[in-house]
Amino acid sequence: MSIKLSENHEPSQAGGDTDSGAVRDSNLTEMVKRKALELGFDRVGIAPVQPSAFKREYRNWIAGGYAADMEYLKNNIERRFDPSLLLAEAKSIISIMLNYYTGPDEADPPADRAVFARYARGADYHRVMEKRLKALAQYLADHAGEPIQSRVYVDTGPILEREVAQRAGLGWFGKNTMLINTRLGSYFLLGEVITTAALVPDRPAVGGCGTCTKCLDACPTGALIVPYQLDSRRCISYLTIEHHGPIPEPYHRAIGNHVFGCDICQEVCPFNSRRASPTADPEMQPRESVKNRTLEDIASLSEDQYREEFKQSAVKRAKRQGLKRNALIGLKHLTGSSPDGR
Ligand code: B12
Ligand code: SF4
Ligand code: SF4
Repeated sequence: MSIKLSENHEPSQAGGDTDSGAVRDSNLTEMVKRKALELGFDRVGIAPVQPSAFKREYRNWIAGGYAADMEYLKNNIERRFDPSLLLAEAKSIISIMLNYYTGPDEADPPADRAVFARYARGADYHRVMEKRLKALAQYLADHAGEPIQSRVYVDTGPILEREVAQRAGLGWFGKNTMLINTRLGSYFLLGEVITTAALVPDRPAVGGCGTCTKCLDACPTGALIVPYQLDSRRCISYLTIEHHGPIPEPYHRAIGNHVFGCDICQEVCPFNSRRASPTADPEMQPRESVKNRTLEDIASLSEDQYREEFKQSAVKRAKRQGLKRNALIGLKHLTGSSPDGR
């Protein structure tokens, strides 16, 4: 089986190599990459353990209020900037990508259809990826030839996952802030194994949007305030998933029937419309609970139905009250009335 390397299709160094005294093991690197693909990941790359190159941008983003009420993004900033603070003696980060695209949406859905963001239509990716990443870390431990330590992360850890993945060659930063892979688009999730094993790093990915501004033009709330900067306070993804309490009225029309998350700035991106390729991964296929649901269905879910239908689903992040609030906003938009959809 040929190994799908990163965007650059070649490791930056071939064979055993040394840097800061560490012998970088090219055989182990190739074996681990092959294993990652066998475990069901779509791409894998190796990043060196380095501090962030975007500390100033990140601090400005927080200072501008763009993180809204996501307090966890404001804590542990030094750890977020430096992966070596997550694991002493860490020498490499295995960055992996999981494709969640399952094909185009219905062209002309009924007006009362509840829309769930693509990444949350299958099984909860945190569980799916963590299980596979742990298997990868175990494989590494079994084949390293010396005692090593590893930590696995998906989404929730204090790690700048897009930047690590860019360094590992998996994609580049789009104006919509998504990490984009020139061949696959941006419908993928990221995860990492930080390890003391000395693997051969890939070259950082290069690429860019050129003169395109489709995502900035399409965002219905103006959340992409300038290229590469998103104001979470205006983002439908933030408002429908992370925000607690009533959603400010000026965003209701734009939220419409988005009951969980938003993919608009990805749907319009030419790298997705031309290149996204549907995954056959059974765990990522849409579940019945998100297919062909009406806003009314979602607004009227009982606690028991909600628990049953969204068991082991990323949709649980919004909680039942959040989903219901979002569906009521959609219904208000549709029918012109709904007292609770504030
Ligand atoms: C907080 C968060 C959010 C927030 C804020 C999003 C944002 N753009 O910052 C909200 C709730 C809005 C959100 C929404 C979504 N999210 Co989110 N989110 C995160 C989380 C937990 C942290 C991101 C973060 O630190 N943001 C702060 C900004 C400053 O950092 P950044 O986006 O990583 O940007 C880096 C670069 O852009 C660079 N940079 C900064 N300024 C500049 C300027 C220039 C010119 C350049 C070139 C670079 C650059 O520095 C930054 C730090 O390294 C990550 C997981 C993680 N731990 O990283 C997932 C993550 C980014 N989310 C993800 C997903 C899938 C989504 C949604 C698609 C979900 C949905 N469908 O509703 C949307 C997409 C919205 C969008 N356009 O980004 C994926 C993205 C995968 C990918 N292909 O990029 C991640 C990586 C989770 C994962 N494990 O896969 N998310
Ligand atoms: S996810 Fe939706 S609301 Fe957020 S920036 Fe993208 S298009 Fe705008
Ligand atoms: S829509 Fe255009 S500007 Fe936006 S991320 Fe895609 S290529 Fe870049």
